[in-house]
Amino acid sequence: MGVEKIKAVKKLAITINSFLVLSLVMVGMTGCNSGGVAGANELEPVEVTEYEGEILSPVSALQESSMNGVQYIDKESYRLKVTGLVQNPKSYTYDEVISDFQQYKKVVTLNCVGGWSATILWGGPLVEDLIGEANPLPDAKVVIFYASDNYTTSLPLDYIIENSILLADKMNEVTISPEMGFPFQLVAENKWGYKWIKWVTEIELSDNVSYEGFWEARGYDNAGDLDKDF
Ligand SMILES: Nc1nc2c(c(=O)[nH]1)N[C@H]1C(S)=C(S)[C@@H](COP(=O)(O)O)O[C@H]1N2
Ligand SMILES: [Mo]
Repeated sequence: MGVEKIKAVKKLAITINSFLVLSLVMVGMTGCNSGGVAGANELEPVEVTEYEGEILSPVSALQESSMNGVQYIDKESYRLKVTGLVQNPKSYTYDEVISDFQQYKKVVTLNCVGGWSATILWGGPLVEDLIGEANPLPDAKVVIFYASDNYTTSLPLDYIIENSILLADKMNEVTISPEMGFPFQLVAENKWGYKWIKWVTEIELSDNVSYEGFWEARGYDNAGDLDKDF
């Protein structure tokens, strides 16, 4: 399989979905948020199907096949930790990750080694920014990601920075569901799906360049580059 043609569209995020704003304004203007169908003023999030001329896959195109089943993470008690070779270890709440960091968007295709793929509009902060607050030490070369199902994977720190890698909280403009990795899935563009860790709980800075994650320890290539056949 050749390189998937990935057009990464990196944009400053529109922090509030414009559809939502418009709808709220309309509800406010007409005063129709009472007396209608019960719950009608609770707006259902709507998946976008196209972004800047690119046709997106529906989120349902992603085939959930995780090693230990779906993880249901409690938003309130959840913490995202930044640990290892850093000056100031960090522990962010879900809301801090969403509100205290610039959100970015890009269209990237996830390719599973099993043969399916899905092109999704991902939204979230840069991993680089999350790590930056912790001040990585000069020896940090590798970023090891841990998830609540004991899945792990790793990527070079240079790759994370050079490719503006996102930790997505949204897919097609909708908050990621538990099945798809709530609260966060790594958007490891140009890498095979096994690098796209879901349900991320910890980001560790390390000097262990030969660290092997869950699938990597079971024979999958540690670089995981899409342009190399699996
Ligand atoms: N925590 C966790 N993340 C994971 C996995 C897993 O088993 N556990 N599977 C990986 C694999 S092999 C693929 S192809 C993608 C698939 O993402 P999806 O389940 O959202 O389709 O998730 C990756 N991230
Ligand atoms: Mo996969």
